[in-house]
Amino acid sequence: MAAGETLKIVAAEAIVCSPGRNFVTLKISTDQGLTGIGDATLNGREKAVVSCLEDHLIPCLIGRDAQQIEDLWQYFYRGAYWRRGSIGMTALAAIDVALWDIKAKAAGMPLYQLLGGRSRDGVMVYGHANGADIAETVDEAGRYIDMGYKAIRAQSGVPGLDSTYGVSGDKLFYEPADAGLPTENRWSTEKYLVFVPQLFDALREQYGDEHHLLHDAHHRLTPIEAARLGKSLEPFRLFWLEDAVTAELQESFRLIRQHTVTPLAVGEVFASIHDCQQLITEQLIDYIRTTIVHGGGISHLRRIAHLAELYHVRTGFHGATDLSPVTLGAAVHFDTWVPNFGIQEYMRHTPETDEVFPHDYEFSDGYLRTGDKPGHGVEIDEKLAGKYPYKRAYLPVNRLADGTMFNW
Ligand code: EZ4
Ligand code: CO
Repeated sequence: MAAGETLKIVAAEAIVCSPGRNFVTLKISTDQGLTGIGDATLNGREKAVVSCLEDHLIPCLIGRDAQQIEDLWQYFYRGAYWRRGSIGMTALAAIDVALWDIKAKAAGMPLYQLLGGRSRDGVMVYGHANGADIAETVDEAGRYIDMGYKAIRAQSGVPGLDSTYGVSGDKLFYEPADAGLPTENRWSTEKYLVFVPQLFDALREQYGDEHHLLHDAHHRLTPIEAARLGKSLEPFRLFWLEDAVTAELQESFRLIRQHTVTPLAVGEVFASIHDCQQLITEQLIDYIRTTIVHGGGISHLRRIAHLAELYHVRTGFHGATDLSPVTLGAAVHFDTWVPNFGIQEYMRHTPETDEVFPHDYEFSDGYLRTGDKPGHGVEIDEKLAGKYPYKRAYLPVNRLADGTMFNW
């Protein structure tokens, strides 16, 4: 297309499919035949995002120039009046990513080129080793080492608790949204805090210092408990301790910071820069986990990353299975470019999911690498997607031993 020409949006649709788990994908079509896709999956609230798109945003999108990504972003963000919620920001992210896909295709460039070009050869990822107990988790970590991973997150069942976050039946394809109504788990912080240092002691004992080790506390501690855990994990030199505390109160991380040099990561549930502004500017964290699909897309994540760079905070994008291959593809392009890249989470999608979303990123030797196809390199096979209808599914909920409702 010629410079200065408009690229009119003629259609947009939300495609819902469930190849093993639910995904919402937005497809935007233009008058020149160019199309782009964005992920709009918000685990357990999928249909709310579909409605936000279909009932509220798509009608405003038709007829607009697909090239004006920034203006459209501002139109939907400022134009919402009620802004910054997860459902709205996920819907906005899907539009933003689909438009970046279209722009990169129109330019004939892989997305990372459009963002500013390559800053590194590959994107270091971490995988998820988990087991029912320490022995099984240590074995699983060995499996990831054998697959070439440089960085491994370790989660283990805790003695005395029937179940805990991050321990799965299928070791390679972890899926937390496990039932049509929320499963109820029981939790004990006391049991957990005694146990976790033993797990990392065993991992260092077995494999030495060559690999990065990570752990996710999944929002279950108070600041002083997090400080204690961070301190007790210092001898095992973690790459990060993730989501130690729910970060609604950003200043609560000051207390953790005063007590431990274990690096801290947080933010997979954040929806905008305002959720992490204080965490970043007061240097209370080391890695920001907010990623493209839940944080308003590439346009907004770019702002978060640039703010973070000023304060020595690096990116560590969320990359669980409930973020579709579209998000992972876009993230690998972003990670290839962003100067202050830290690490990328990489939970493998099932073969069924990979078949519905053909993509050109590849894993080898501990790294993900983008392909060089124009756009973000991920497509959707709509016919195949049609064979996997939506199935209601929820993440678990969590209670303390006495029945008190807690964070999962
Ligand atoms: O529990 O994406 O670091 N990864 C995580 C994930 C989240 C799921 C919730 O849907 O914490 O496994
Ligand atoms: Co997490």
